[in-house]
Amino acid sequence: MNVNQLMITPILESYGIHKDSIVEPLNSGLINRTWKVTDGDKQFILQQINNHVFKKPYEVAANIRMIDEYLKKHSPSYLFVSPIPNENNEDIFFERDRGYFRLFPFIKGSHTIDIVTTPDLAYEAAYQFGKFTQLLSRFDVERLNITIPDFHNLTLRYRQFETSLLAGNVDRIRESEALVAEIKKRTSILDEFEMIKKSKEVRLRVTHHDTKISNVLFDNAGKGMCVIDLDTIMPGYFISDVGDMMRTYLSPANEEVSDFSRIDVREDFFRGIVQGYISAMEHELTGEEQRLILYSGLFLIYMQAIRFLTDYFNKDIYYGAKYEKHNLIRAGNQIALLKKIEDKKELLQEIIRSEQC
Ligand code: GN1
Ligand code: MG
Repeated sequence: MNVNQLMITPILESYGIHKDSIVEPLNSGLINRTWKVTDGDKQFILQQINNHVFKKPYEVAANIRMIDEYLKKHSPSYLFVSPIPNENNEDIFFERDRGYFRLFPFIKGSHTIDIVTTPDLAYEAAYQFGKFTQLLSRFDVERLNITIPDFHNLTLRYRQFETSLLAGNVDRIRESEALVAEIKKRTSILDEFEMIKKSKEVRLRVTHHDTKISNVLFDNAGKGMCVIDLDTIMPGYFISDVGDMMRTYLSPANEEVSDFSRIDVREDFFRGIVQGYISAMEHELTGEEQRLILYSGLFLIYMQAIRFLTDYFNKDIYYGAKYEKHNLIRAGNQIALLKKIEDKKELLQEIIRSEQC
């Protein structure tokens, strides 16, 4: 029995799962910890909620339950993966020493991927995230709990960045002058966000807020089946979801890469995202939202650069770091990606136009 299993056995028992089940860690994501559990011919996904990030795990569970009930009623054939209740009929297992856990069914014939290797995969994922928001377009978004306050509030992220410049690690700030300047130079992205918050044409929607490719289940033919990792589902703007797809699908080199010359924006993958999202959202997007499709990418990538750099100044308290300059490199990587999008702006806008008619 390994360390994982020792910690996890009482949790499995609370779900009626055999204690000698096979427990394998699935290591993707910076925030929650995830394991695959195999009990004979039954398979499950067990996840520990990071309650430093998600401070109210029961509110996260309540959101998922509300959405599950709505979708079961209004879109019964839609695949939505919700937690399995434990023997006390609770969505969450909690013990002081162990923390918060929940168990999901493992969807037969599904797999996840970590890298977007074809435009079709970008299309499929974008379609799934769009479909999810579209099916919930009549769900009263105000009912949802805010699982991470101000999560994608760029105004606040920028303020936190400014605070870190005053109170953060002096040496780290000094060596990051060029990157700080790149961020300060682009406050027009923040201004546009202020407009969006005031605009009646940009709707608050049920937004996933973490649309990286590993949060989509695919079948063996490479077709998207459904979206997973539902903890950051909150009221939000569509720019969060489309923007994070652009941030994570367009470049062949991801946010961890330190050789920035490998960062690129692949136009056919861009087309895949736009096509997939627009076709799933059908007539949902307002004219103003359509105008903001390209802005989505600028917004999200800019915000992620700010979050990484702020964390670097704050000594990596949020994201952690595997080496000294890890979050500095991540921030620089995101600025390099942002520049690539800026360079290809006209071309990308043309792709959007061609998909709109
Ligand atoms: C975090 O947990 P993970 O890796 O899916 C973060 C995202 C960032 C991402 C950057 C709750 O996501 O917002 O975009 O890292 N999630 C949270 O890798 O902060
Ligand atoms: Mg996540």
